[in-house]
Amino acid sequence: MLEKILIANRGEIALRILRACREMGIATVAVHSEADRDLKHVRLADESVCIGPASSTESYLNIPAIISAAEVTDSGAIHPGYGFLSENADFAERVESSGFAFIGPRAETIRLMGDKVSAKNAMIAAGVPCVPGSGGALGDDPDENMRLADKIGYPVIVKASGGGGGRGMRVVHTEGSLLSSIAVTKNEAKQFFANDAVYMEKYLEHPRHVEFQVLADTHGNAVCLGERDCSMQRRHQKVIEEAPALGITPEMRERMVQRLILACQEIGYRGAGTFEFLFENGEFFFMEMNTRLQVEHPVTEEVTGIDLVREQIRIAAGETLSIAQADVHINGHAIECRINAEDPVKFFPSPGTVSQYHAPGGPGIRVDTHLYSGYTVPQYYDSMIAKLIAHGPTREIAIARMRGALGEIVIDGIKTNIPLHIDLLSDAHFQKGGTNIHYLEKKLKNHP
Ligand code: MV4
Repeated sequence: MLEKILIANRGEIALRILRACREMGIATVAVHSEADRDLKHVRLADESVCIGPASSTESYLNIPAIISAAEVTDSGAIHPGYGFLSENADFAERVESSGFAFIGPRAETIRLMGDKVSAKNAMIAAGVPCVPGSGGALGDDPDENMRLADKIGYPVIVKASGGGGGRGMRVVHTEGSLLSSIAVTKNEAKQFFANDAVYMEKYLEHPRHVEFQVLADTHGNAVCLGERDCSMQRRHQKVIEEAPALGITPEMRERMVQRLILACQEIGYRGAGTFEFLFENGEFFFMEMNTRLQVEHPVTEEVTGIDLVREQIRIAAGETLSIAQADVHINGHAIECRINAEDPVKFFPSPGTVSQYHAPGGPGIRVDTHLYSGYTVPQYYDSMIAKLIAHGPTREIAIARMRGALGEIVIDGIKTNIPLHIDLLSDAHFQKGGTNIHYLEKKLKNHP
């Protein structure tokens, strides 16, 4: 087993990783910026190293500084968490060529999935259902592109191959605007992703976002831990996630599970990963694969009882998965509310000092957070400060527990989006379930 892990992240996820290490008897190294000296996990870690100034580019994205910190502390492995360098293939490569284990997929896999055209081609080859589309990057021939869009049928969506997560895409409703939309998306893609390849798909108008969690070890074993519904989002930022997704029958799930296990084996996947799908009219369409641990992983942990971070660490140590697919059972329902330090109406970030923090509790309540009374939320990073997770035997009970916890939690001194969550948990459409990716933005537009 690994003896010492460097945690190349901050906030709640750094603390989550530290706790998994503690449980496994693995020593921890925290790396932090100058603005993050007071982070809870920095205090708890066996060792800590300041890797640079507040700005992420000079600290949490500073590859040489992180590699040096791993060297001076004699770490055996690096856990990248989510965001920052977690899906940077060059970083994964540098980590491994410097002699450390990267707690994530092989650099080659990160690169394959980072390019959305190659990711989609790999999924088509593995028999995973995809949105009908151009079947590769678009060429320069305008007539050919017009014919392609006609064949797919309007509306279509033009996406940058180097994009993802909602960056670099454009919906095209009529043939009159196709060529200019391709040109503009190509230009943006060249600017933002240094890659002007774009592709085209049928635009699905009212889908849900449903994603499947997988784990794969280095011995050819893979398991799929079912799905999460992440449709409740605003501007590509997820607000509430839940597992399982409503309306997915055990038969539909089992088909996807079997396909995705084969896909993992086909691409030689390693570690934790997520296959993102659009779900419309009872059908799944692959969008992207995330080659990291995700923010919303706790809802899967709650319904399966499987510790995803522990499994990631075991896999990186070369061990076999501790579970087989036959051991995976979905138990009850779990919901996660992402709590952000932001204005609940205008959504502007709201950093500052937390004068009082009181955690909620009770049956089925989990809080993943680095908050404590007196902690100052810095202005430099993502505004997510806590994840409130409720688990229960049914969705109704999970909702009731979440409403109780939202009423109980106290975060004073800064603005948070807790009022938005309280409002959403009492929303009749949310309570019914199965709302699509546009629901929250429409609701906010109608009742600001
Ligand atoms: C789509 C789509 C509809 N049709 N592709 C947004 C994030 C990126 N992963 C892909 N996205 C979308 N791709 C087709 N063919 C709608 C979206 C989309 C979306 C997807 C998931 C969650 C929120 C979203 C918000 C707007 C658009």
